[in-house]
Formats: sequence, C-alpha cells, structure tokens
Amino acid sequence: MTEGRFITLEGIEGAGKSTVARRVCEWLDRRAIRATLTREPGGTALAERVRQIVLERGQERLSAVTETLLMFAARGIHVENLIRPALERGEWVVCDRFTDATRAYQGGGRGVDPALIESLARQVQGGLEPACTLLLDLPVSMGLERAKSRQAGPADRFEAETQAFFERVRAAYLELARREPRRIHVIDASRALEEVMRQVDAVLEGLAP
Ligand code: T5A
Repeated sequence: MTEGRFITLEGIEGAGKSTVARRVCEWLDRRAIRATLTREPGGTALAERVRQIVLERGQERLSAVTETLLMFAARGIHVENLIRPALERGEWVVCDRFTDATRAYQGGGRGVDPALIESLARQVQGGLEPACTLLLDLPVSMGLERAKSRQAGPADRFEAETQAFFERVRAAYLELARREPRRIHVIDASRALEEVMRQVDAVLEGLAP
C-alpha cells in the first residue's frame, strides 16, 4: 500500500483550482494511485451544510471572526470524517482549498488576527498539514473575469466582494508562499490550461512514489 499524501489547491476566485484538481486526479489515476477529490468549505454532507451557511448572502450579518469559526467548524468535520480516514487507507487526498484559504481570505482579506487562525488550525487539524500546496496565481481582474464567465446563479458572499479585497487575498497567498517555499508551489495560472498543467506535472513528479 502506498502512503497517502495530502495535496491542496489554492488561489483567488477563477484561478482554475477545480479544473486543475480534476486534472491532478486524472494524473494520479494514470499512475494507479488511488485518490479522493474533495473541497472546502464542504466535502462531507454535514460540512456542505456549513458551506451553505457561510456562502449564502442572507439577511443576517456574519462577522469576520464568526466566518472564521464556521470555516474551521466545516474543516473539523471534513478532517475527521473524510480527509484523515482516506489518508489512513493510503489514498491521496486532493483538496480544493484548505487552511491557507482561511489565512488568505479571513486573515489577509478581512483582517482576522493570525494568532486566532493558527490556534484554531492546531486544535482542528491536530498536526495534519498538506504535503504540497499548488497556489494558482493570476491577476485579480483575470480571475474575476473567468469566474464571472462561468458563474450560473447569483454571486455568493465572497464573489460579491471588491477588487481591493481580492488584491489583499492574493497578496496574503503570495506572502504565505514566500514563507513556506518547500510546501507552497506558485503556479502561473494566467497561462493556457495545458501550460498550467505542465507546471503542475513538474511539481507532482517530485512527489510521486
Ligand atoms: N473560503 C474558503 C474562505 O474564505 N475561507 C476558507 O477557509 C475557505 C476554505 C469557496 C469560497 O469560500 C472562501 C473562498 C471562496 O470564495 P468556491 O466555490 O469553492 O468558494 O471557490 P471559488 O474560488 O469561488 O471557485 P471558482 O470555481 O470560482 O474558482 P476555481 O475553482 O479556481 O476556477 P475553475 O476551475 O472553476 O475555473 C473557472 C473558469 O476558468 C476556466 C474554467 O474552464 C472555468 O470556466 N479556466 C481557464 N480558462 C483559461 N485558462 C486557464 N488556464 C483556465 N483554467 C480554468
């Protein structure tokens, strides 16, 4: 049995995370590596209910701290019921967003205290960290354009945010990558998908058994 690996994808809206995550799973499948594709917030039936609460634009206000707590509530459910069991079975887990999203969106975007985020991460993850994170980076205007072209229903609470908010999120992601260059690989996501996948494949080749 191979050792399970935890891979995460990060980036602003429309960076191509979902598209690339599916391609990563195909890459693993071609190498006969069992993988589970999942996402945050969500990934299990219960965590998807928390996702609905945190993304929908309802009448009631959600403070930045409450939003952070909800992200970690969903993450706790997801880690316990899906991520950890899959890794223990020896599967790879490919996850569309994880705690770096909280660092970038709630920390960088909303100004939540990083000490609170790191404290919750320790409690909820119990030492679980991604082995590798692919940060799909592109200019905010390009990401929002792509997201808009694909958007079906009304904008969710994040999609309705300003360009300045997403600039802060992008800057926070790049700062995380600067601090953790061995884990976080910056991919130029402004390129055509095949070129993006060439960059991703180069990272994956270094991880495969
Ligand atoms: N959130 C999440 C937090 O604030 N804190 C947290 O802790 C967590 C976990 C989740 C929201 O929650 C927030 C962040 C988010 O706002 P989501 O729906 O999971 O929402 O995330 P989004 O980023 O909104 O997902 P998107 O679907 O908008 O973006 P993706 O997945 O990055 O983009 P994708 O793959 O759907 O591609 C978008 C379009 O671009 C095309 C695709 O075909 C698609 O049409 N595309 C390309 N076009 C040209 N060239 C390329 N290289 C392309 N790659 C993709």
